[in-house]
Amino acid sequence: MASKLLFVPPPVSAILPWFPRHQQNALRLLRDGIHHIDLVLEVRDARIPLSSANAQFDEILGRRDRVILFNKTDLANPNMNKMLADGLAKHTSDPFLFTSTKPKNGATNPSLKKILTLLVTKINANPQKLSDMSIVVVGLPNVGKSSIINSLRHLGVKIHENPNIYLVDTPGVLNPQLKSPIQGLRVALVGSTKDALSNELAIAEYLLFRLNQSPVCIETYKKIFNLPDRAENIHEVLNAIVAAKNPIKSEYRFPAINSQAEASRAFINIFRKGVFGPLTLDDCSPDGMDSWFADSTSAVPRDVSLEREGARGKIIYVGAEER
Ligand SMILES: Nc1nc2c(ncn2[C@@H]2O[C@H](COP(=O)(O)OP(=O)(O)OP(=O)(O)O)[C@@H](O)[C@H]2O)c(=O)[nH]1
Ligand SMILES: [Mg+2]
Repeated sequence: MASKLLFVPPPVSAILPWFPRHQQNALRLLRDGIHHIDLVLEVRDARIPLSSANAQFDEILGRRDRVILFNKTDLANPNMNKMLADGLAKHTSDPFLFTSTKPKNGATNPSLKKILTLLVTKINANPQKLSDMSIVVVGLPNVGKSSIINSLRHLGVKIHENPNIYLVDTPGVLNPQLKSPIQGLRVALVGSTKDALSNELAIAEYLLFRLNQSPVCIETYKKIFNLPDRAENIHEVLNAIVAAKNPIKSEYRFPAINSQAEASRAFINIFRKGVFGPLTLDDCSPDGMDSWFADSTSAVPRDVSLEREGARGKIIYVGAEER
């Protein structure tokens, strides 16, 4: 009988690097320009639709009209998207859309049309009948803000005439207040932090834990890494990547892999390309959504005093839960 899994994460400070100056500059720009903004497009990563929220935006943007875009839906689990939509309808009043700048079937991108239609509807519904609308696009790093803007912009910053719609890009801002180390691991796994400064081994270990919960994912990685069985330990995967003399390299175009550190990064990058299949990391089940929103005021400030070096998560095979 398959053993069950428990993942014990390292402390938050061991997972995420922290850039106070960069963060403060980005937030100051947003604060200074807020009076010129009519609408906020908040982009989140559909694989971490809850963990990629950032309370700092709520604080700065106040009651500004907001639309949430769950981007990279091509990489997320469609069943989780459905549960997420139900949960959001229950817990929030913000309008939201599921988007992807890389739709599977190429040519036309239905997401962009949906965004534009929603924006025009919103501007037309405004009682002040604005002829111009300025929209700021905010979100965590790497969620796809610039890609969405670039896809929408045909000519410069003005994406629509009559009404005129202007889009303003912003640098990604990390959330300093995480509910748990697991949230930090999820944010890092989708690439919102600088990998070289993150604890890649802990992130890889968490990825393996998540893949091991899905029989389909297990079969996929066994095939890719030429493993006879489910890996019970991250080093089995990393050793397989290093020992494979890079069949992975040619297939997925990675540089030569000679160390476990490089193998951790390759493993994480394979996940980011969606090779293991669509995977949503946040729990969007009705219970998961209820507990996320019940807990939304209890985010813990990150403890920057803890040592980062050497700390890592570990998988214990006893019960199917994360803590
Ligand atoms: N699979 C997939 N990849 C996407 C999607 N949108 C963007 N990307 C990729 O995600 C990466 C980051 O995209 P950006 O548009 O630069 O993200 P950003 O939010 O502007 O990043 P920062 O400005 O650094 O905060 C790029 O490699 C994009 O090609 C999407 O819908 N699906
Ligand atoms: Mg950008």
